[in-house]
Amino acid sequence: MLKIYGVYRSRATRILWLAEELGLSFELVAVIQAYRLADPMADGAPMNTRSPEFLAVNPMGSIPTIDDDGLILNESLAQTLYIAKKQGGPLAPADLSEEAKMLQWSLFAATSIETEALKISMAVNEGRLDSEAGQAEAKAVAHILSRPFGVLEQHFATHDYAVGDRFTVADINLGEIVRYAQAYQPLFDAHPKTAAWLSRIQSRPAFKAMWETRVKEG
Ligand SMILES: N[C@@H](CCC(=O)N[C@@H](CS)C(=O)NCC(=O)O)C(=O)O
Repeated sequence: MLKIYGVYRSRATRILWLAEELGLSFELVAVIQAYRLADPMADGAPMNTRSPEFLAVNPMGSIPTIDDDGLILNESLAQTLYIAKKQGGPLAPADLSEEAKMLQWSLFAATSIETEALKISMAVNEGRLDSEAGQAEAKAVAHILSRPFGVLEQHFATHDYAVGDRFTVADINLGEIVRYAQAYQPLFDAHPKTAAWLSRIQSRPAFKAMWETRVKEG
């Protein structure tokens, strides 16, 4: 059975959402981010991203990792693309050109959006987005993101989804990265088609089910 190492409050949401969409069974092996523990190396500390046991599986010490019958993958976007293709069906690429576009959107999100968008997510987690400094930081991030968001806006002006005019794994990969910036509303007010796409994909029952479990996890 597919093993997913991680917790819901992490990039594992990409795989967990996909698994919900596909109705896949999996075993979730709880591995928490070391930075969330006071002493990750203490006796009795839960398995975390610095635990030798986990480093033996993923030497980078990051979550999520998957183990699919012995195939270990340590990069979340490679994991979703692999699982979607393995399972087939509408979420997977129908041909080589769709696969190339799915790869392109995923890499675009990871390289042109994720680092900046995460700054907004961190500001929320640290409770400072609404402060004057937090708003100034978010405004600067939004300025940098206006270029890739401009690309998204142009695409979603004429398409409901990232690839093939249907919901696919590319929407999960892109959507879960764009979500990191979601708390800064002015960015989405300036890009209404992108906002509409995000809300379209987040209204899917599988996203809601994944999110409900994530909220319960705390
Ligand atoms: N590029 C990797 C990044 C993984 C990553 O940075 N994961 C975070 C959690 S979302 C993590 O494990 N942080 C804890 C740590 O680095 O110790 C991926 O997409 O899988």
